[in-house]
Amino acid sequence: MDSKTIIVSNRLPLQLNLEDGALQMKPSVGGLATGMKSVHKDGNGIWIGWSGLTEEELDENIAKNVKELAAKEKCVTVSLTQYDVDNFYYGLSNRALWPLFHYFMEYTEFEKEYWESYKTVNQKFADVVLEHVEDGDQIWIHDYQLLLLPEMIRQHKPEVSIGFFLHIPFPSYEIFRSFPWREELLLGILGSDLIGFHTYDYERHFLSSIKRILRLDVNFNEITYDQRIVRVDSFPMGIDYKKFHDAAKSHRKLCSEERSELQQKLDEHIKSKKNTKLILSIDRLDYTKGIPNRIRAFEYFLNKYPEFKEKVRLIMLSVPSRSDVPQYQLLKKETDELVGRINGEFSSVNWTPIWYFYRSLPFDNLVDLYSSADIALITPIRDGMNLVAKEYVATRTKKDGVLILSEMAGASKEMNEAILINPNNFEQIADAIKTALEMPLEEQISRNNLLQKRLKRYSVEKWAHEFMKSLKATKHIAKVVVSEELDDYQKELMLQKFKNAENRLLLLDYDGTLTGFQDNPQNAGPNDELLTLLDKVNALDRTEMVIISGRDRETLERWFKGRAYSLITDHGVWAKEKDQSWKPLERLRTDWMENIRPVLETFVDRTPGTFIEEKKYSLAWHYRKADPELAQIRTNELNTVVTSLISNNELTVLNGNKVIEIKSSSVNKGRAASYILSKKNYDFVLAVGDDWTDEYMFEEVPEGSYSIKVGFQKSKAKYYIKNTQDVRELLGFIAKSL
Ligand code: GDG
Repeated sequence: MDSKTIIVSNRLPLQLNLEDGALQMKPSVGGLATGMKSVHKDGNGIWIGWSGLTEEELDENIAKNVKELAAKEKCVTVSLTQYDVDNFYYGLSNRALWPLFHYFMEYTEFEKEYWESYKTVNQKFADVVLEHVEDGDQIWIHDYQLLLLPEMIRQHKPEVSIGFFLHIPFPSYEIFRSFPWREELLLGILGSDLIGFHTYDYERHFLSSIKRILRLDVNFNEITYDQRIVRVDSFPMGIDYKKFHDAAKSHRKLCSEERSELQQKLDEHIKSKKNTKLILSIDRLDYTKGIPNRIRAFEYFLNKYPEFKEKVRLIMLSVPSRSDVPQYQLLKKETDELVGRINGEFSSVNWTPIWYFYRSLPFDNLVDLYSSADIALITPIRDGMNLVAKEYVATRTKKDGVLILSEMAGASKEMNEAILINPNNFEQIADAIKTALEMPLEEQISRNNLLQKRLKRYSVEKWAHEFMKSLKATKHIAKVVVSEELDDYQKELMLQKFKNAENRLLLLDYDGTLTGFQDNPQNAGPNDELLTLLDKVNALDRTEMVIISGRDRETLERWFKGRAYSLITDHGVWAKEKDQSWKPLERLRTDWMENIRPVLETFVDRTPGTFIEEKKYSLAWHYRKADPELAQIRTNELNTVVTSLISNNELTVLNGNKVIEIKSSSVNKGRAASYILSKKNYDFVLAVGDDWTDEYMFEEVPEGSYSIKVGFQKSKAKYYIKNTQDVRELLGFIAKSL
C-alpha cells in the first residue's frame, strides 16, 4: 500500500455539538484545517486528535457515533477524560507552556501533577498514532500540547518520517531553562526529523537551548542526535488568501438588503459620519495579545491628539478563550473595566470611542469587519505569527487601509510595509494611529500592494507544501552525509575476514573511542574492564594492536605500564612497538610553544570553562565546558589568530572534539599509520577513531580496510558505530573469534 501522511494535533478539525443527546458534527474551517486540506485529503491520509468531548460526556453509543462521523472526515479520535483535559490541557499546556513560551513567567504554574498528565496524554496520542502508522509513512505533529509525541513514536517506529511544527514562539534559552522538565521536553521534540517554527528567531532560540541544555552538536540548522540528523527550519505560516480576498469582493457586490445585519450597521455608521474612521482589532481574549495595552494606548492617543475625538472609533472583537484559567478571567474583568472607564470618560451624545464585542462571530461577519475598517490595530505582547494581521490585508480589495502591527508578532518579520510598533510604547502607538489616519491613499495602496503579493504567493497551502517537501528531503540528508552503519550483518562479515586473514592490524584511537569523554582529560585512564579487554585482543595470534593517540608519551606509558601494547603517542611523534623501546617517528621543534602559549592563555581568560592542556609536542585548548555559542566564536577567532602567527605552514591547527590542538604540521596520525602499515603486509586492517585527527588515519588505510568512525558524523571512514560501548563490544567479539 502507498505511504500516507498522518496529521496529529490536539484538536481535530471538527466541530462537535452534543445537544439533548443528539450529536452534530461539521468540519471546522480554521486556518490550519485549510492549510492542511491538501495534505489531509491526499491518498489515504488521516488526522488524529481529540474530538473536544470528554469520555465522561460520551456514553458508549455516542462515543461510537463520534468515531464513525470522524472516520467519514478521515479523522481518528484520541479519547481523553475530564482529568486529562484539566491537567494536560488547562494545566501543563495552558498554565505552564503557553505563558512560559510567551515570556509570561509570572503566570507559570509548574505542577508535577500537570506534568505527569502531560506525559500520559502524549502517550495516549502516541498509542493511537502507533495503531495506524506503517513504515514509510510521514507524520506531521502540531504544537505545544504534543512536544513529547515525536520521541514516543520514534521509539517504536524508528523508520517513519516525523515532522513537528510549533505554532507559538520558542522562547530564549534564559526563559526556557526555567522549565523544570526542560531536558525531557527537548528530547521529546528531537524525535522528529524536521522541526519547524514561524520565524528564524524562534529557530535560533531553540537551537540555543539544544546546545546549552543538551550540549549537542549543531551544524548550522542541523542537530546530530541519536545517529540521526534533525533539521530545524522556519516556515512562516500563511493564510487562505483567496478565501478572504474573494469573500470581501463578493460582499462588496451585494446590494444593501443582501448585506449582513452587522454590515448594514457599519454602512450606516460610515454614511452618517463621513469623517469618522474605524480602527479594528480582533483576537482571542488572551493576555499575550496586548488588549489592555491597546486600550490604554488608544486612550493616550485621544489625550495626545484631541482633534481626533469623535472622528475615530475602535471596534474590538475579543473572542472568548480558556475561560477556565484564572488569568483569563482576570483579563476579562480588566478589559471590561478599561472599556467602561474610557467610554465613560470620552463619550459624547454622538460618539462612543470603543465598540467592544466579547463573542465569536461567523466568518462572513469577520470579513465585514475587516473590509470596513480603515485601520487594523494589532498589538500583541508576544505572538507566534498572528494570522489576523494577514487576513486584514487580504480583504483590502481596493488596496486601501493601514495595518499597525506589533513587532512582537511573528508576522512582523514578513510585513515590513505595515507600521510596526512596540506594544509597550504608547507614545509610538499614538503616533502610529495618527500617521495611519492621515496616510495618503497612494501610500496605503503601495504598501498593501507589496503585502498582498507576498500573502498571495506564500499561502497556507504553500506553507504546508513547503513543510512536507522539506520533511521528505530530510530523510535523504540523514542518509547521504554519513558512513554506513556497521550493523550485525557487516560485523559478522568483518569477523569472518578477520578469522581468515594471515596478518591483522588494529589501529585504535583512545579518547572518545575506547573510553568516553571526561570533563578533566587527566581522569580518562583505562579501568580494569578495558585493560582486561585490551589484554585479550593484544594476545591474539598474528594480530598487531596499536593504540594511536594524541596523548603524550608519558601519559600512555603510565596508563599501560607493564603491558606489551604497541603505542603511538602525540599524534605520531613517538612509537613503541610490542616489546620494544620508544623511538621517535618525527624529530620535532617545540620552540613555537613559547609564542603560542600566551595567546591561548588570553583565550582561557576570556572564555570561562576552558583550559590549556600542555603536551610535549602540542598545545590543546579544551572548551567542552564552555558556553557553546561563545566557544564557537572563540574557536573561529583562535583559528584566525593562530594561523596569522605561524609561518611556513610549520604548525597545524586541529579542530578536535571540543578541543583545538596546535601542533607541528609534519605529524599526524595518517603518517604514523603509514609507518606501521609499511612494516608488514597486512591483509586485515581495522582503524577506529572518533574525531578529526583520526580522519588522517582513515585516509591512509588501504582499500578493503575497515575504517570506523565512532558517532554519527561526517567522515572519511567507511562505517560508523554508535559509541564507545559498541567499540568495546566489537573488540570483545574479535577477542573471542579466534
Ligand atoms: C496560534 C498562535 C499563530 C478570530 N476570531 C474569530 C475568528 N478568528 C480567527 C482568525 C484567525 C484565527 O482565528 C486567529 O489566529 P491568530 O494567528 O491570530 O492567533 P491564535 O489563535 O493565538 O493562534 C498564533 C497561529 O496559532 C497559527 O500558527 O499565528 O501566533 O498564537 O484565523 O480569523 N474566526 C471566526 N470568528 C471569530 O470571531 N470565524
